[in-house]
Amino acid sequence: MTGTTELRRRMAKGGIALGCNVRFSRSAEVGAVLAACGMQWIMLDFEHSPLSPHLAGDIALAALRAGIVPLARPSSHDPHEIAGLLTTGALGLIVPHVDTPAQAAAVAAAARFAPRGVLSVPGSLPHFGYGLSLTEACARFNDEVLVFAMIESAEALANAAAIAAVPGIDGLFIGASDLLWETGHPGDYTGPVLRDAMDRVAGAARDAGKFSGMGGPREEHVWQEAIAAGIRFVMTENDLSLLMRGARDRAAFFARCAATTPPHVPERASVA
Ligand code: 3PY
Ligand code: MG
Repeated sequence: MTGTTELRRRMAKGGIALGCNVRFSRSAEVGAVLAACGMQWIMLDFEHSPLSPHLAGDIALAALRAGIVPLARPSSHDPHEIAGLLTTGALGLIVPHVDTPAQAAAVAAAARFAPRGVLSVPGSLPHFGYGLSLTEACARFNDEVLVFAMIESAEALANAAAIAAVPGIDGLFIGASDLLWETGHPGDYTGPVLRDAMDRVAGAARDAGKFSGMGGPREEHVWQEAIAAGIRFVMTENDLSLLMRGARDRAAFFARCAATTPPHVPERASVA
């Protein structure tokens, strides 16, 4: 069973923690597949995907057993939704639209059991196998759970330092698409607004001793700038866009093959 210790250590040493947004896959094998491709975490997306809680639980538990950390993005800050995701397999949250320190404090509390939070205690907690007592499992969960607050509005950006300082918030995560759309620069992933946000968010996280991450851009040079700014928690695309990228690449390759290969029609070929 994996936990988040390895992931935290990796980032603390300056390494990149690479992950993928799971919005399209419908198999519990997706974590094992992405782990084999060199990823360290997945995000089960309830904000932008019709994923069912049952399937998300299966994907999360299979991911833990395959050595890749399952995080979830809830559709809201509702502590009941968060409890459902965290007590059935997710080992952390990437929480959308956290604009204020008060919202950050509320989601941090929703993600941990008492005395560190208000997360409702289930009958058993499946994340660490079934050998621990419930008390031991809850204590370990409180240490392991990873909570990222998404910075994806002008208000959130202005509050980045205060949000990073909230106890129980482990990191800031730029939602580049929403941030750009919300601030009136739709799709401008290569422009100055995102560039400035990367510096501010990475700096705020660093000053608070927290991690910083981002999702949204595809351009490699934007990611190089993000890494240079200090961002280490990287959401490289989603499973659907990765599939489309690979499929388009293969289709283009075979189109080139067809264009450069003399036509060869089998003698008995018939189109009738
Ligand atoms: C965004 O870019 O708005 C996200 O939520 C993460 O990709
Ligand atoms: Mg977003």
